[in-house]
Amino acid sequence: MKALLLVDIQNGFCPGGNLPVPDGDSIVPVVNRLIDKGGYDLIVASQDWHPANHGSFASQHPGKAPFEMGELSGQPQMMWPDHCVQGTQDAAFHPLLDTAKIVYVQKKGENPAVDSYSAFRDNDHAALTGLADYLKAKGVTALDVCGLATDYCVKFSALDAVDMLPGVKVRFIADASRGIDPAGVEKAIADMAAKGIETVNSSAIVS
Ligand code: VGL
Ligand code: ZN
Repeated sequence: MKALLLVDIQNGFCPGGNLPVPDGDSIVPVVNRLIDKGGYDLIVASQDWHPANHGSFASQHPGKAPFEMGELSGQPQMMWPDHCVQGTQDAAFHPLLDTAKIVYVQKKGENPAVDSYSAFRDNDHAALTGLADYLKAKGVTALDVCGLATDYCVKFSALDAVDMLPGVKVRFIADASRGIDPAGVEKAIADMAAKGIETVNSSAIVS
């Protein structure tokens, strides 16, 4: 059972959004081709879905500016611009993303006291989202991961997939993903490789 996980392909992470990833929207045609011709048995997606007062937002920390480090519930936390607020256009999937075959959407980041980069659990690992149980129940044996942003939500989702789905072969699809910071992308690929996650391009999946 081969599954594809589409991480946070939302307006907020595309040019014109509140936390734009450079070139983020350019993955959409690549992702649509994977959805259509990648031979997947199951396609799932995650959606960053924050309350307006989420503690990862710099706006909630007087004196802090976006992209500075701060603290959230006693842990170091990147201060983000307000993004992907529940029910807003910023939180909606990119309008050209082919959502018809997405059978399960995992919302995340709803607890204002903790951030959730991974689609599987909060950053403090206290609360699970339910995605791992869903994929296990479906009998998934291979999981390809792509989306936005490579150095945050894609990376942590892929790493958690290895930890939380024992025996599942996890791959990262590079050309169907974009990152916020080039150095962060390099590190993400190295961190994923260290966990046995192979990096591939979509040309190896769709011909
Ligand atoms: C993300 C930062 C904050 C992501 C989400 O989807 O990579 N990054 N929230
Ligand atoms: Zn977020």
